[in-house]
Amino acid sequence: MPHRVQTVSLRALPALALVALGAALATCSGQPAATPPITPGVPGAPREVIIVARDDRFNPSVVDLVPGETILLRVVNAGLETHEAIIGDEAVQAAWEAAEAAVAGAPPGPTPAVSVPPELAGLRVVVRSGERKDVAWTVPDTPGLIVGCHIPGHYLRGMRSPVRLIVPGAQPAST
Ligand SMILES: [Cu+2]
Repeated sequence: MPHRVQTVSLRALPALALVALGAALATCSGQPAATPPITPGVPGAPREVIIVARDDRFNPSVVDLVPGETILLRVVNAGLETHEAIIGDEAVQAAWEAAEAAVAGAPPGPTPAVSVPPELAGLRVVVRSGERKDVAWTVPDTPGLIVGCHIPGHYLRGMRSPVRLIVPGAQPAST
């Protein structure tokens, strides 16, 4: 499915995003922080969700999303390698893991063109070191969503964060 992706240099990060980034990094160790009250995003006013990719993990370690809400997903690559955020269930993750493993070591560059069947594509955002990509996306009501990176080796090294589908104002609906 098409998504409009905007690439931003980290130098262009607005101060507000840097504050949010700092908050995200501050919670990177230990248990995920309790879910603060979330106002679900709508198409005209998407909720900002920041995912920071490093070598090799994501912050936050659990991503809280509301089914049906529209988010403005900002994927920041604060690592040295190219990373990606693929959001989908286990079947989606497995499809990308297999597709990218098949081209591991293809010269040059870490992100050769790979694809998977549309029904297994999920959402894929590839971000080079030092960049940020912004994507507006509507969260599906799909259990078992995961944010994963399938640049060869990264997923097995722990580059995955489960999505916790939550209901605004209630306890997490699933973990
Ligand atoms: Cu990665």
